[in-house]
Amino acid sequence: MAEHARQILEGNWLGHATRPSSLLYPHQWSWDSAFTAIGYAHQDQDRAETELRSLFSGQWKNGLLPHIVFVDGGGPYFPGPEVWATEHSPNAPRRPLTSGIVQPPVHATAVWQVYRLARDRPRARRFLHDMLPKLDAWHAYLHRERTRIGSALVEIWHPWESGMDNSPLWDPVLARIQPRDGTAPEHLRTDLRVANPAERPTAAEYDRYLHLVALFRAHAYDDERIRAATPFAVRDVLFNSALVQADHDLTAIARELGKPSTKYEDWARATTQAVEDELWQDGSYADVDVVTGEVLDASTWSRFSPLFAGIPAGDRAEHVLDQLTDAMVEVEGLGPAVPSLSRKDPSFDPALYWRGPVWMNVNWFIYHGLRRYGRHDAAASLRTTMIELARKAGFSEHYHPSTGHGHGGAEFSWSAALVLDLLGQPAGGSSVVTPIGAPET
Ligand code: 2M8
Repeated sequence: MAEHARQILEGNWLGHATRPSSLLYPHQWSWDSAFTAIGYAHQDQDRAETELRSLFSGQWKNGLLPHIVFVDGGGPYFPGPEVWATEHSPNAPRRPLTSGIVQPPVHATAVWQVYRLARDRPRARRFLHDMLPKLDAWHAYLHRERTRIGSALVEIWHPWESGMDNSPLWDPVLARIQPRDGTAPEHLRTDLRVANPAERPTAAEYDRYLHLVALFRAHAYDDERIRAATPFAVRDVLFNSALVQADHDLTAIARELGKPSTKYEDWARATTQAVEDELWQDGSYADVDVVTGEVLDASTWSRFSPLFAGIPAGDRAEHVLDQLTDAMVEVEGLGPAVPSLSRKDPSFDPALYWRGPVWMNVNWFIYHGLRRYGRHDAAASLRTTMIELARKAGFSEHYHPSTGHGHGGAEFSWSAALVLDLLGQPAGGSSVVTPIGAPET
């Protein structure tokens, strides 16, 4: 399995970075690269470090880490650099070209994992030393530009920033947007040519995605202006949970290097408290629409993501773990898994992208969350299902939650990389390594 996973990553290697999938996503994506590095960390320190270093070569002067770093000759993708037109921003690099939005901040977690598993210790220390200021600037950007007075929670301004593009969480927010400026004519959409259109977001969604890009471009990617103008502003459970964990990992990185860590500890504490106070709604974690104050309560897997960051405690943690058990599905002949959306949700569709399929990264977050809360048997079952799913259906982008058939992009990098991470974790019930999420003590 490890050999096969490694071949998938090798096939997607571009010489300095790993594309998510050859035809569908032929450039470098932000959280994909972090997942890829987490997998490489078990096998190839050089690749893992190179992956993260090249991603950060696209970092902006204000700290923003873009969700796509375009690769010269990478292949057709819509929207490409000409649509993003990031030269409108004084902060964007001239080379490499990038998008102008972000993705969930799992990078400090990846850097820490690469460091912890590295064999060449002096080299790993140089890597950690080089990455600290970049991670510091990235987290500072999020805590500074993506918050508003009155809340420590960071905001996302585009569905693509969540990583869960067409999740039903965004339906009520997108419904308020009347696309005028930018739209996405079907003939420009490369995804419809290389993937099954029935498994991709709709034309109405893409028009709204592009409308938001046009708005950011028109505001020259100035965060203050966008904050005031964007009709899409959401305090998202997954994004904030990933950030809490990444702030814990940044704390560990700074301490390891003998550098001040208080700022990172304070960030982690403030965001944790805000998740508990503002995103716990009627017995469940839920996103909040900043513009209307409305609670976005579609029953997505991301309700459980605070477990990854060790956020809930006591009765609340027990309650979330019970909800998680209820949300599991049985993949035929393989075992339990967590679908991206509950089967009971009216928007559930087993093959439609972020509206029902099983994803490897979703189950990886849950696996590490379960380990963290001492649920070793449940974690071990999930691990087995994911490994067997990849054995049976290959390293697909996502999988049908009942049949286990692969859907979306084929030979998908993060599916391969996260299986490498799962293979590197203990199969049995007891934890012999620190869960990836746990702060080091
Ligand atoms: C998907 O998103 C991109 C836009 O960023 C797309 O549909 O073109 C999402 O699944 C996202 O989470 C992922 O990072 C990206 C590349 O795998 O594809």
